[in-house]
Amino acid sequence: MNKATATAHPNIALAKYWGKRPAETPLPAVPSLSLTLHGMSTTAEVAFSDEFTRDEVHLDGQVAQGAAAERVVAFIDEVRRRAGIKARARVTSKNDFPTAAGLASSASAFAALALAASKAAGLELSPSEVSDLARMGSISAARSVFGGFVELDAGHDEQEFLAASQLAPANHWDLRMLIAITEGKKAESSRAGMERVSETSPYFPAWVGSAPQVMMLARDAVLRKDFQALGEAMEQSAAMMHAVCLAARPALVYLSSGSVAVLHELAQLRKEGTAAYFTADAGPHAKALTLAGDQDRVVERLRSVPGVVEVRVCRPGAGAQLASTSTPPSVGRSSAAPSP
Ligand code: 2P0
Repeated sequence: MNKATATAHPNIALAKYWGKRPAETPLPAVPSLSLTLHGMSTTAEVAFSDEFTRDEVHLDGQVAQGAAAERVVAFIDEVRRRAGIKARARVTSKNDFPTAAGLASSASAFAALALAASKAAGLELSPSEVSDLARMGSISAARSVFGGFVELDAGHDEQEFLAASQLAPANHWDLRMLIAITEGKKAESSRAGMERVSETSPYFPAWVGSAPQVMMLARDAVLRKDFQALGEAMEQSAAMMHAVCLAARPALVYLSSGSVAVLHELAQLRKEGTAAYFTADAGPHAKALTLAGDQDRVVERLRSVPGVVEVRVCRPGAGAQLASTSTPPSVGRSSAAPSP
C-alpha cells in the first residue's frame, strides 16, 4: 500500500474568481488573487492498494456518498490517469474548522488531496504541477497549494496547464483576515451559482472585461504594501462579483443582512480612522481585512454587529505541506522518491 498525508489551508480571494471559460477542463474566466490563511486546515490522507476492491471516501469522519463522494472519486480518477495506475483508493479528509460554516473548504480540501494523492500515486510533482492538479478538483484549490499572497491567471482556450503562483510569501505583510460568521441560510453552491450567472446575468461580459483591471490594482497594492489601495480594490472586486450575481435570473443573493451590516460597520470604522475593508464570498459570512495593529478594535466592532455570531482571526498562512508518506518498495511503485 502506498500512502501519503498532506495538509492545506483555505484561502480568501482579495480579487475574486467567478465564472469558468467554456472548456472541457476547469479554467477560470478571470484572474484572481488570494491570501492563504493560517489557523484553519484540511488534512487529507490517500492510500492506493491493489488489495482494495473499490474506492472509499471518508469526509469529516463519515463515509461520503452521493455527489460529494463522486467529486472526490472523479479527482482520484484524474490522479490515476496522470500516474498511469489502476489501484483503488482510500481517501480520508478532515477539516479542523466547521465545514457547515461555508469557509472555502473545497480550496483547502482539494489542495491537500492533490498533494497527498499525487504523492501516494508515485507522481513526483513540482508545486506548480500540484496546483494544476488541484485546479481539476476546484479552481480556488489551485491557489491554496501556495502560501501567502497567491495569483492565478485567467484561462485561455485549449489550455491544458494552468497553475497558481506565489506573488509574495506569508511574511511579506502582517495582515489580518477576520471572518465574521453570520446567521444566514445555506447558500447555493458556488459551482452551480457561477454557471447560472455566466448563462443569465447580462453583467457577466462586463465582469469578465473589468475584473483583470481590479486584479492588477490589488496586485500592485500587495507588492507596494499600500493598504488603502488593496482594501479599495478588494471591496470593488467583491462588489462587482455580488453585482453580477444579483443580476442573474433568478437573482443569486449570497449577501445576508448580517454581511451587509458588516459592510456598513467597516465603512463607519474607516470614517473613525481605522482601516478595515469588506469582502464576502459565495455564502452569508463577511470578511474584514485589516492591519495587525488594528485587529482588536475591528474584532470588537464586528462582534457588536447584529447577526454576527462569531469572529475568527486569521493571519497569512503557508502552502500545502506533506505530513507523511509510506511507499514500501515491495508494493506498487518502488521508484517513489522520499518526501522533500
Ligand atoms: C474565489 N470563490 O475566488 C471565489 C470568490 C467564491 C467567491 O472560488 O467550481 O469552489 O470548484 O471551481 O473554487 C469558490 O469557487 O468553485 C470560489 P469550483 P470554487 O475564491
